[in-house]
Amino acid sequence: MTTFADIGDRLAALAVEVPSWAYGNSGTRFKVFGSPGTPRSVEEKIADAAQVHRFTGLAPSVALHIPWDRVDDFGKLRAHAEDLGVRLGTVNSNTFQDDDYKLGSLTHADPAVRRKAVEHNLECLEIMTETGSRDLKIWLADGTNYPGQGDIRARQDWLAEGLAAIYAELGEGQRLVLEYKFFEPAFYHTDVPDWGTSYVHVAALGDQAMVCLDTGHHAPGTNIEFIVAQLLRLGKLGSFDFNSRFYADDDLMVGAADPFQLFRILVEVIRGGGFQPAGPDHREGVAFMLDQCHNIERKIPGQIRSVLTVQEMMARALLLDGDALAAAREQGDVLAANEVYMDAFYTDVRRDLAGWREARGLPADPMRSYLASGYQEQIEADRVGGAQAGWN
Ligand code: PSV
Ligand code: MN
Repeated sequence: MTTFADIGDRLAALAVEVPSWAYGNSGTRFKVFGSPGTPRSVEEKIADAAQVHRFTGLAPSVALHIPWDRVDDFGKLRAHAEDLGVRLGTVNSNTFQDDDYKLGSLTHADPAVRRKAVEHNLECLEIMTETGSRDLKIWLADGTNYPGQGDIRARQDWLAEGLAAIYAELGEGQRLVLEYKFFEPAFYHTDVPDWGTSYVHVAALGDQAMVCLDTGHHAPGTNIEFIVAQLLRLGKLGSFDFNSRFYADDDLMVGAADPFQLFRILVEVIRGGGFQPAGPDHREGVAFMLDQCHNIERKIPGQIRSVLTVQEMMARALLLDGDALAAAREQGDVLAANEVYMDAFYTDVRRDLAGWREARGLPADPMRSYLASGYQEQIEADRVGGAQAGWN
């Protein structure tokens, strides 16, 4: 029987990276709503992200998206983050918002456009050296809308060439993670639609290339925990973009749609050795990141809720009684095995977590503490004038 006291130290290793873009305005193709207090600069986004860490102790790093978060001096930005008690994390390249990329980026038929997309990723690598980041995350909007529109086979070859050119410039300790997504914005074919395609490319590149699994990027009904198990088995699960979805790539708060799925995923992460302390230089283990948009809810509380949900489900997953599960499996006792599994999922860890946080000098209830802190009122009063950060 595993108790909460047994898992406390392991739980302390959990770190969830938050995305800078979660603090800016976002929306759907129908409307982007502004909200009071929204950051006008990357510095303000990082200040907001630092609040999530301050109240939860769970979010020590912030992912950047380039060019959204481009600044003149990344060394200065790094110092700004560190002054606020956080680090700069994964750098996301963006080859989906320039007119040249309308028909593709790394997979475009025109070599000049492909080169431009490679150059952009190389710029991201330079930024990573300044920010001290480990991971370059590549997600491509590349694909086609109509059968016959593009040479699907040639595009795979161009993709492999482009990725190899980027990979060749990785510094020591840096990694390239390739994110897949089954559709959107392309509706007929996508150039990196699934984990298998991402795996094929990163396996060809070498040890410093891994797959990024965004939980919102699968067809409905996909068994995501199986993909997690397989990628860990292959040593190629680099990172997660956590979020949840009811329909497509909804980017809702992680665990909102299906907390049981999050639990099942984390069980396989633990089982496959993917949950390890990051180590002093933050170069070990699978990266847990959020990739979410808070279109209608307040953004900082939305992020606080999200990291706490990951923590709660991680605690439940750590409580899974491995010995009892192994015994039931050995006896072929289907119902007993399932009962052990469900027992862990149904364990309410909220009170234990509150005490555990207090013992570590954190607020027992991070959400209430944040709401009572006055930060939200302060940014709403201070951040007037200027252009709010958003998706552009
Ligand atoms: C694409 O849908 C994606 O998941 C990629 O990670 C992008 O970088 C991100 O969303 C932008 O929100
Ligand atoms: Mn993503």
